[in-house]
Amino acid sequence: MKNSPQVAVMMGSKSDLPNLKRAFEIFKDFGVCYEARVMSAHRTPHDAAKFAGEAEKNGIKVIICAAGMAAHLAGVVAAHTTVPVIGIPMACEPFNGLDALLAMVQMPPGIPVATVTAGKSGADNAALLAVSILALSDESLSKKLKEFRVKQSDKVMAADAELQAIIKAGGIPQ
Ligand code: RP5
Repeated sequence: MKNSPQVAVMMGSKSDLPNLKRAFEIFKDFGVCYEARVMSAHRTPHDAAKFAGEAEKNGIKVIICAAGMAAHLAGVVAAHTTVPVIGIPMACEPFNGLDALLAMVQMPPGIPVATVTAGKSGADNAALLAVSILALSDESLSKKLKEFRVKQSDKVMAADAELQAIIKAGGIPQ
């Protein structure tokens, strides 16, 4: 594992943290060094902009931004850096993440944010996408990612085989 963080995970509020657990687990499994910060585009706008502006010189290769409601964090961060930014919309009341999804995904041409699905599954995919980006220049990470995919396929095939066996035996799949 590289000792200095290559990925920065930013969240708009500590209330987003429980939804990001899978991302941290994935980074641990892949041996990716990350840092995690609570910073808000609205509540701490100067800190968020400063962090984004300094990310590249600090060795950060990918920034993940999780935010809910009027979710401007990923867009504001992307405006202050050319490091790839991945956005995870967080589901909050009363619109359950659709508001954050549209705010993140609808970036104007010129400042991209790679927006993944909302909530916990978004944390999975944001982390895996970050790993894919890092794997472009890290052979051992690329190998681990390919092994991960094989294991994932194996699980699906095992589940299918189990289902077929139940049906063949005249059982009721449930
Ligand atoms: C966003 O507002 C945060 O990312 C969070 O998802 C949402 C609600 O924040 P809290 O009121 O829970 O701090 O900026």
